[in-house]
Formats: sequence, C-alpha cells, structure tokens
Amino acid sequence: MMVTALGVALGFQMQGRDDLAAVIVGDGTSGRGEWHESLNLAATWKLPVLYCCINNGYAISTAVGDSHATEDLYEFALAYKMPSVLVDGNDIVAAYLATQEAVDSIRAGNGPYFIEYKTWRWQGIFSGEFRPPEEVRYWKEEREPIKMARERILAEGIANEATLDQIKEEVDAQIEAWITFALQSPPPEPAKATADIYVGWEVEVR
Ligand SMILES: Cc1ncc(C[n+]2csc(CCOP(=O)(O)OP(=O)(O)O)c2C)c(N)n1
Ligand SMILES: [Mg+2]
Repeated sequence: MMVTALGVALGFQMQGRDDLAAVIVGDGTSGRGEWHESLNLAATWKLPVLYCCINNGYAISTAVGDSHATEDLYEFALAYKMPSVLVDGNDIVAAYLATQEAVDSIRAGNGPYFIEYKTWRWQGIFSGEFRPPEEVRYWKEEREPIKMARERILAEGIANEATLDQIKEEVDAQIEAWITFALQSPPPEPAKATADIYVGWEVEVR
C-alpha cells in the first residue's frame, strides 16, 4: 500500500487534480524498506499522499519499542522532509482536526503529510497474546475513545444523555443489520475474483 499510493498520487499530480491518496498503515510496517522508500519518493516528487499511521503499540505481540529505535514513528517521516505530526488517536476531535489540516496542506500542493495516531489495540491477533494487565486496564477504562467523546459532548452541552443513547441504539441496529446481510449473502463466485481490480484492459494469462 505504501508503494501503490505513490502511483495513485502520481496519477493525480499528472492530471492536475487536487485529489490525494490516503494510505492507512499500522505500526508494524514501519521497519520495512518500502515504507521508507515510499516516504522518500513522495517527499522528493511532492506527491499528494496522506500517510495515516495507526500506532497501536503492537505488531501482533511485538511492541513498537522492541523493534524500532523510537516509539514515535512520526519522527522517521520528519527525516524525509515532510510535515509530520503526532496526535492522540483516541481523541476523536484532535484526530479530525489534524487530518483536516493535513488534507488542506496536501490539496494546496505542498506535497505529502504524515500523521501518527497514537492508540492501542484492544484485541490480540491471536488469543495467547500477552499484554500487561495494568496496560489493558488503562486503555480500556481510561482511554476508551467513544467514552471520552461522550464525556466531552456531555460536558460541552452539545447533546444530552437521551440523544446519545438514541444514536447508539440506531448505530447498533444498523451494525446488526449489516452483519445479518453479510451472513445471509451467498459467497462471491470465484470467477469474479479479479473484478474491479484491473481497469480498462484484459490481463493475459501466461
Ligand atoms: C508482508 C507481511 N509480513 C507479515 C505479515 C504477518 N502479519 C499479519 S498482521 C501483522 C502485524 C501487523 O501489525 P500492525 O501493522 O501494527 O497492525 P495492527 O494489527 O496492530 O493494526 C503481521 C506481521 C503479513 N501479513 N504480511
Ligand atoms: Mg499495530
């Protein structure tokens, strides 16, 4: 994705469009070569790429600090000479505002922008994964994004409890409906596996 985004962004740039390619990656890719190659070329060619790095502290069981010389991955992007910021990924408003600023900067033709959203992964990728109990408690009880947003909305008088409860009920019902739809739908046909992947020409099978 880090490399594919370059091609998409180059296309936008060549066509003179103000679109941008947003690439969303975890922290687990940031030690890989193509991660750095992508940042380097995007910065050199001033490509319209928004790098959204969701740093949730772990790649499977490997803590960020055990596999990188820093836990703040936005520092890497600074070296490639692009604007790069660290935001609290669990603060919905902070994340929104930082993203808006980045999008505006890219659309203004200033080249790529990197945002590190610091957060924490609730579920392990496999069940035997170990994370310190106090760390689990802290993130689940004190840093839960929906809870934090709810408290802020109530404190600032934007909506009351009843309205928020009603919104939650509506969203829960919508999610249930989507799950039911997915489970009741037939599996896709193998012949359609390449549909919407290649544009405009047939792929020759060699
Ligand atoms: C190229 C490649 N190497 C290894 C894997 C195995 N793998 C699957 S998920 C994962 C960790 C991803 O961690 P991160 O990017 O932090 O994402 P998170 O699940 O924390 O959001 C790895 C190594 C893979 N899918 N692809
Ligand atoms: Mg991760």
